[in-house]
Amino acid sequence: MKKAFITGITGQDGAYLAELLLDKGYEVHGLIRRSSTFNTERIDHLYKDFHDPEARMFLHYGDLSVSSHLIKLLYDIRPDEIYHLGAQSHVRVSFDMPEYTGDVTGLGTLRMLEAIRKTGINTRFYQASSSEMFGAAPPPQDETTPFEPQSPYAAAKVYSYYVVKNYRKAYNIFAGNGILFNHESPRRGETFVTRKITRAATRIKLGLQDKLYLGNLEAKRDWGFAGDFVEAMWLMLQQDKPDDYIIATGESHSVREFAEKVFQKLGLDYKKYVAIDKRYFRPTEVDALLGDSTKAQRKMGWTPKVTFKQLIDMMVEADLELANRERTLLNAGYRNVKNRLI
Ligand code: NAP
Ligand code: G4F
Repeated sequence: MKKAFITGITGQDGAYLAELLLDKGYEVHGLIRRSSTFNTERIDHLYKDFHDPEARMFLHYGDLSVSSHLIKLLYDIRPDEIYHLGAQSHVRVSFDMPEYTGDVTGLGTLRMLEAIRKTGINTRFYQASSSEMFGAAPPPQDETTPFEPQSPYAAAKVYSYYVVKNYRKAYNIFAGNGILFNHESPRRGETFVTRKITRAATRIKLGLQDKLYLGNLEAKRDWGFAGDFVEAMWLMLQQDKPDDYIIATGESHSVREFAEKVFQKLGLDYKKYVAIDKRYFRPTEVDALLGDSTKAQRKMGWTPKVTFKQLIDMMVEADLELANRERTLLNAGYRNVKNRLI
């Protein structure tokens, strides 16, 4: 049985990837942070108590800011494949917490690679690189487009990208960068713009909220479905040679269009409910992302399956279900139920 180690297993991508690898028969080990509240909601449905002989997913406490955790875990587990997804992944927050973001999102990758080198284990390493690295570079972007990072987050990802390439060359480690464009799902964190919109629009529909405050509506993103994108991560580590790949849908839409379509699906006019709040603007913005994933298609046979419309339908339906549950509980006399539903 192959063993995989996932950092960021409690995040959106970590949950889809853990599902995929368990389906493929892997033993899955995940790094989790100790928290005073539960942070495993996205993977609870996959968890079996480790006393259960059928358990194949195991969680280990650790943090990307502490290298001794990572060295000890890799030495003990000796995974065949490592998917490094853990990061402070919010671009706007990286302007508020630049040093922390540099430490976890940038140096965290170096710590993982050093853990591989120091333990001497034979493994394959996937790095969660990002289209944010392209920043101000005009679209379309592919593997040859120069990086022009526009945030501390993007700068930290650029550092990680190059350190992965360096360890591949210097130490012959099987390590590759997946340069993923934005990917969304019903499991997306609620402060990223797509989920913020689907959550708010469905709550507005059921009379649970009046307004939705957003920042820059003109930014354009190449939005895909996270479930499709984690398949590309796995494919990258099944190739004969390590390499770097763009993973994208090849379609770009504005935040305004996303909001318009979501409200439309609910029979509402977004203009009546969306207001602009300058606090959500970024000191420097990434105006337009549009990926060209021809290389991934040609070399690995990867193509996205879920369309933009299907993604919106999926997210709206899931959030409508959550809003309905909230409404039902409120109607039954319960209060303060919102944060207990997910
Ligand atoms: P996410 O939902 O924000 O998940 C981030 C994960 O990292 C969570 O499991 C989080 O743990 C963990 N983490 C954060 N700080 C950590 C630390 N100090 N030590 C250990 N773990 C830590 O992100 P995602 O959307 O799944 O994205 C996965 C990766 O792909 C990230 O590296 C992101 O930057 C990158 N990426 C994402 C996209 C996208 O569109 N989603 C596109 C390109 C690249 P908690 O649950 O405890 O917070
Ligand atoms: O949803 P976002 O916060 O995603 P962003 O900044 O593109 O970053 C995401 O995708 C990256 C890949 O390109 C990942 F690397 C990264 O980890 C993360 O997953 O914002 C999308 C756009 C931005 O232009 C932002 O300015 O939406 C705009 N926006 C407008 N109003 C807003 C809002 N973004 C957020 N989060 N909240 C708003 O109210």
